[in-house]
Amino acid sequence: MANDAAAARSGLTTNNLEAFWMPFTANRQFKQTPRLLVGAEGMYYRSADGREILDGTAGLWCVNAGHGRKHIADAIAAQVMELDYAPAFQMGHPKAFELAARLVTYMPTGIDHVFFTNSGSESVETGLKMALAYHKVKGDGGRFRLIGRERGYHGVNFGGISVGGIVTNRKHFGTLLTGVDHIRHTHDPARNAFSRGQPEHGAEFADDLDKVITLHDPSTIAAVIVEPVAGSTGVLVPPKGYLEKLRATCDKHGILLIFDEVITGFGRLGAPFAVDYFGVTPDIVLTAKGVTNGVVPMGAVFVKKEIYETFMNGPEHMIEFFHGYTYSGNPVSSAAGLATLDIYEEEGLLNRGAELADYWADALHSLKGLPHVIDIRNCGLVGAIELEPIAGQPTKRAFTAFLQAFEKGLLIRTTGDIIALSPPLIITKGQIDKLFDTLKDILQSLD
Ligand code: PXG
Repeated sequence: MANDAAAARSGLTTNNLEAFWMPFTANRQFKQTPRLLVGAEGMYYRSADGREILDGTAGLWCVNAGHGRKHIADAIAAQVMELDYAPAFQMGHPKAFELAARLVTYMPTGIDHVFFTNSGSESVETGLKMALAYHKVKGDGGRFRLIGRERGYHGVNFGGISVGGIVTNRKHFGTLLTGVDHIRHTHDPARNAFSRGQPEHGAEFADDLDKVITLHDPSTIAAVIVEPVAGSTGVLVPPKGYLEKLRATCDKHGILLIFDEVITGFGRLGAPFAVDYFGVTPDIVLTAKGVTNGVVPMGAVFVKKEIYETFMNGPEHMIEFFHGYTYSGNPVSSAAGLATLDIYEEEGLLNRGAELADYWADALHSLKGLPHVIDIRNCGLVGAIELEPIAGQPTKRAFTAFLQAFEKGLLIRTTGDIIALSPPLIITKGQIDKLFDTLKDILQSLD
């Protein structure tokens, strides 16, 4: 498409777009053919040229209650006028406490404290630092190693990319954090392609953990961090028995287990959290995104009582954990979080995925057999379609599908040659049909 035509369509000239260095974006491609969203309501975005775009990705896995929720907007507006900002250190305001108290009711018994952050990446750094400091405070400071997993995504800060397992996110950034090791990812298409829900094969991937900790000696390991379902690298659903094995190994050796639920939290899998869905309880749960329906930035790190209590020693006037952010639990995000929970509760959204999961899985797996489709995976209201890469041009086939979908009024995400889907939890069956009919058309015509 000619640059001028694209510019006219967006109502902007290319020059206007230059100053913003866009995150995780092909900047030059985007600025030549911009895809601008200017409005959103319910399940739909509105593009700059006035088209309705069905949101197949809940924004970036965060707008779980759908767009334009008045209750959240009203709560934010009222909060700004009542108390816009309050210092986060050595001071408090009621809504942060109210939100924390409400949030912990969603967690299994024993996980009963929350530390607020402003993003998933900050939740990750916070969780990792808590784990290291916990052992130190306990007098077990020899536990300094952190174990992550290949294809893990834990945000973009230094701790997160160190325990993360995405080469492109790591390779340009120096030595990263030391004392980190990784276990293998669980993606095993040779045995598990086209699995519905949890794959049958691969619990033994968890044995990697025993190997790695034996290599370093268990007494040096502070924590293991995994996404219960790896999202960003293409929806890798844990094989049956896998998470249970990780938990057992951590228990055996006094190692903390951290679940990064930035994507899986707040109803994505059809249960409030992956903790509920898989019935495995970690020691620390990292969240963000859905906590405020993506409307304003916020993250929440949940920890077991024992961890919090361990820090609560020493002189009472002393700060117990030297960590926090200017905006930790800020009034506006807290108000947004409370209003978001109201909606989740009133509309039963945190369990709604379970009602739709079979319908979703049927529609998704009906794409099997279309050209280039080499795997399909699902869990709750998440799905992935893996395409065979074009020889010598990895990512191109899926990116073409993404561009065509946008033209046809559907927003999808692609990672490598994988299409990832995670719609708002308010999606109707009719909209699920529409989503997959559009995708089917595209996949049928892809080179
Ligand atoms: N942990 C996990 C598991 C994530 O998925 C983060 C941490 C970092 O969150 P912040 O708020 O710092 O971005 C994430 C973020 C995608 C995609 O489509 C995924 C994320 C962000 C943007 C795009 O794969 N996940």
